[in-house]
Amino acid sequence: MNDIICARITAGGSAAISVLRISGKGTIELVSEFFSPPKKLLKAPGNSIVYGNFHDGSGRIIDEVLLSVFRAPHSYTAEDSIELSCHGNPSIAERILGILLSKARLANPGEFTLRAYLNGRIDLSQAEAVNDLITAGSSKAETAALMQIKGFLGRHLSEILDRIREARLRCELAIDFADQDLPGIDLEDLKDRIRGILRDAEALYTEGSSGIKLREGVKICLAGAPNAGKSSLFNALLKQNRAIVTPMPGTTRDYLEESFSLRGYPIVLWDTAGLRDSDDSIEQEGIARSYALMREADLILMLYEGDFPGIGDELRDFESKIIPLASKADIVSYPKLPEGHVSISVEIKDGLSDLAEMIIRRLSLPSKIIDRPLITNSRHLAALSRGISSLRDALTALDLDAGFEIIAFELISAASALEDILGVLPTDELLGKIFSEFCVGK
Ligand SMILES: Nc1nc2c(ncn2[C@@H]2O[C@H](COP(=O)(O)OP(=O)(O)OP(=O)(O)O)[C@@H](O)[C@H]2O)c(=O)[nH]1
Ligand SMILES: [Mg+2]
Repeated sequence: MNDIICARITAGGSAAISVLRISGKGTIELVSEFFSPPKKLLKAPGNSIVYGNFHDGSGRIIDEVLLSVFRAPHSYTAEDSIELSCHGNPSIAERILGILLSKARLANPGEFTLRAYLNGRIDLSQAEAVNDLITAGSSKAETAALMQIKGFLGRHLSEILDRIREARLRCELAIDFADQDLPGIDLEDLKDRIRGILRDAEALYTEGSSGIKLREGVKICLAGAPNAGKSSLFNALLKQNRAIVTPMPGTTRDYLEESFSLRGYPIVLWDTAGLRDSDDSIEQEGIARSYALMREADLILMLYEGDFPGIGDELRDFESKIIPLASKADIVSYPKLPEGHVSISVEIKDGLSDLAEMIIRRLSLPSKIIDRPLITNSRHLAALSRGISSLRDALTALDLDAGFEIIAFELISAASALEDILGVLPTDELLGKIFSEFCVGK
């Protein structure tokens, strides 16, 4: 924590500019050894920009640079830090970094954000959201991560945590009172409190499941008989001519995977081999993969042309996630579709927005996420689930009159699960795991 770290914070390759970040106590003095005019930098106030030349220490100029100067605690890391912008030729950034590394150390992945956390500027859920934002696959995922960085989730969890701690305090008081023969505490009130906490925690959990989908992408599999129009729909949804389409049944064999954004939601879409009995061993392998993907998918779009063949025994397990699609509606007439079916025509671009509506409805994706804290991280969701089961155990213990020691114990476990999310007392191992997922420079 006491040394000066630096790293490139923009992507490699050529660009208009490259940016390096240097952070830690003594950063401004260190950079001034390689900057002219040095006095201008040494006197620069926080949140200011200084223009000058970066040199190699012996006066040989490497590049013209702009330094954004931040003074503790008003910086990303809450330490003195500088963001150095140089020309975007990768070899210039490398030479500058090389010179800085004679006096500083290369930052580990996520180390700038780790320092922001260790210096108390952000909580752990905010730190993890920084990484989510960098890797977000769609606009809704970005919004959710941004909200977390702003601390929405952290504040909501802290509030739940305070309520758990208060309930625990009541239990501990009850234990003391019993020792001193004082009147006991209001049991109904305690029960109501724990029930209320449990309700809020469960709501956060339920929404969290769709939050995870926001981050990882909803998996949708196109399936159905050969020639039903799967690859045509695949191309239409991606708005690009990705899959081979021919009038010959059995065109697609190996599956295709692409990602796209559907009304702001990240979707992973699979086009698969048509399902039929086949003697061709290559096609058989393709069909086996179609089944494997259907199993993994969150939703299956089952295309059929003409009469609905029904859902056979081999698809029974997947029934709840199937949306039947009547295809080629421009040449096939569908007088009355069964409930829950959608008709589409890729040829005349009809029914595609009904399909989008249906997908969003079937996945119960939140239509708005701006005003609610949302869990989007599976580590957080797992911790919340541990907290919920401790809260349930506390309620059961209360119902069974198990004694305040037991209830207090369950409440302590519930609190510690939420503390894991906020990083109140995280272990080194947990911190190492979280920050190692970051890229160097963040
Ligand atoms: N008129 C019309 N033809 C379509 C439509 N969608 C697909 N087709 C045609 O149907 C044929 C089969 O389309 P594909 O998209 O290759 O069908 P598939 O389900 O991927 O077929 P396999 O890969 O063999 O399983 C092609 O000739 C397409 O042009 C549609 O909406 N309207
Ligand atoms: Mg195909």
